[in-house]
Amino acid sequence: MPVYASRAWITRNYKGLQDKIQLVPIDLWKRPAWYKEKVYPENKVPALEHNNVVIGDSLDVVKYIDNNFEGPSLLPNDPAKREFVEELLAYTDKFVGAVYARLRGGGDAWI
Ligand SMILES: N[C@@H](CCC(=O)N[C@@H](CS)C(=O)NCC(=O)O)C(=O)O
Repeated sequence: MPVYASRAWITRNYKGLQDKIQLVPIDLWKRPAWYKEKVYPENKVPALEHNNVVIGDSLDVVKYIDNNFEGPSLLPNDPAKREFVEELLAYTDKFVGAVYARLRGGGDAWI
């Protein structure tokens, strides 16, 4: 499972939402046309469709699931700790992006 989709999947499982959020796996090497046309025009994974609205970008999906579904909260209540979490998330997002860019042969995507 791609790393970006993994964090949405982990969120779903951590919150015990296996029966509420259905997984629709797609082959990234042979992406079906319907995904781009009808679900997520950016054609990236993951995306979440809920109440006829599509949320893309894994961090937004993670936050959406955390805020709109039941289950244990992913974020601490303390605002200072929440801020720290946001910082960590932003950092890991940059880090993973840089690793991917490097693996794809890009040279200028260091943190
Ligand atoms: N910032 C996006 C990145 C998502 C992403 O790049 N997903 C990859 C799979 S790991 C993808 O679908 N790539 C297709 C493409 O770039 O065309 C997120 O966090 O969801």
